[in-house]
Amino acid sequence: MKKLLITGGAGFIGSHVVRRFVSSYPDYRIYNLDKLTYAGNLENLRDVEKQSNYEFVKGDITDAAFIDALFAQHRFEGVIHLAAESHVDRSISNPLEFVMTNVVGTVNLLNAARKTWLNKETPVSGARFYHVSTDEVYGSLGEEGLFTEKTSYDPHSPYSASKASSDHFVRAYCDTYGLPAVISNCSNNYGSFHFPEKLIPLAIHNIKNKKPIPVYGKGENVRDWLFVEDHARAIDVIFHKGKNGETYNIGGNNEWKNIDLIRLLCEIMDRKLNRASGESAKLISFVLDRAGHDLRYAIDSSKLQNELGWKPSLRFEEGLEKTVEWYLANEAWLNNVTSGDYKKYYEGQYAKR
Ligand code: NAD
Ligand code: TDX
Repeated sequence: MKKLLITGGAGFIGSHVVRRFVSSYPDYRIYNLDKLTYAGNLENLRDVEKQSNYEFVKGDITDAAFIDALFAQHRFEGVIHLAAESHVDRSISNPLEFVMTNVVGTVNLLNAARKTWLNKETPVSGARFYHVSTDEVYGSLGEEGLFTEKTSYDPHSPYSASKASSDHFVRAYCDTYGLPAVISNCSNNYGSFHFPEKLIPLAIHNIKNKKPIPVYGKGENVRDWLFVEDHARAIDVIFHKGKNGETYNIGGNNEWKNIDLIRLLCEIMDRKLNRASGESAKLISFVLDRAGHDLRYAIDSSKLQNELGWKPSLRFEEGLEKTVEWYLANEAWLNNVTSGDYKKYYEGQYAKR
């Protein structure tokens, strides 16, 4: 069996990637390495946890000795690296945690892969290190244009600076040591198991509970939204068919101003909750803008579409409706992840804005 390490598999996107690989590739043994931070939740993987080709490993990618020992024990033939601190607002309050996990953690994994795969005595052939990154490394667009794989990096938040740095390290290991690696940069994801600190699940949670929906600034910032299962499928395609040393942009070709997205979500929620039309929109509350808030992200994914044959599968309206239905049907999950500290942090924070 081919041994594949997926990091951050208990998080939002990682859980979809784990699910896809465990069920599509019975000849792979999938090791899901996750620290289980506030964002990691084994409930996200209840449906795959008993599969015989799946194993969970609790651990921290910032612990180099632990990572080295894990690689020495299993001699993984592939890594799909998703573990990260992923929330921009948290990076503004605590940048160092982002440096540790996103930069140091990534370099620890690169070192372990290099030692295991490229040593002269017992090299591992055909291995690949897949680094999952974000479109935020490219910075902010004006009204026009799209990010391509050749767009210069211009990160603005501590989060995007840490992801940009980790991307540079992956390329440096490719160029300096010949480490077989590939990178993808994806736009904003949405779908099931999304932690309700991010815009869409936070808004669903607040609308459901008749709490204010915090819209930063005037709500004019634009994001390019992609259904998370389409991202997981792109990762599968790139992992198997992408070329080492290459970068692939992944995006939904689906730009929405935050305020328009929130209004659409309010309409869907009114219908699903049998509320009068316009009732949820009354919860929209414009709050202080995010510091350094990037105006617009939009991805050109034509390289991935033309070279590897991937394209997004769902219309946004359809994907958003499916997502709302999932959150309404999975109240226990939502209640579980929003218990304890969540209440103090989010409800306290927005009260102050
Ligand atoms: P998430 O925050 O939902 O999940 C991150 C996971 O990593 C969690 O399970 C957490 O426990 C784990 N983790 C954090 N620190 C760790 C550590 N030190 N050691 C081991 N595990 C640790 O994140 P996500 O939204 O699923 O994003 C996954 C990856 O995709 C990230 O690298 C992110 O930068 C990238 N990405 C996300 C989006 C998006 O829209 N969410 C878009 C593009 C790229
Ligand atoms: O309460 C909110 N109100 C609001 O107006 C929140 C949480 C966000 N926003 C705005 C900020 C952004 O313009 O909505 C937009 C989306 O915000 P987030 O959900 O925080 O996502 P974003 O900052 O765009 O980053 C996301 O996409 C790229 C992920 O969190 C990253 O991990 C990914 O790399």
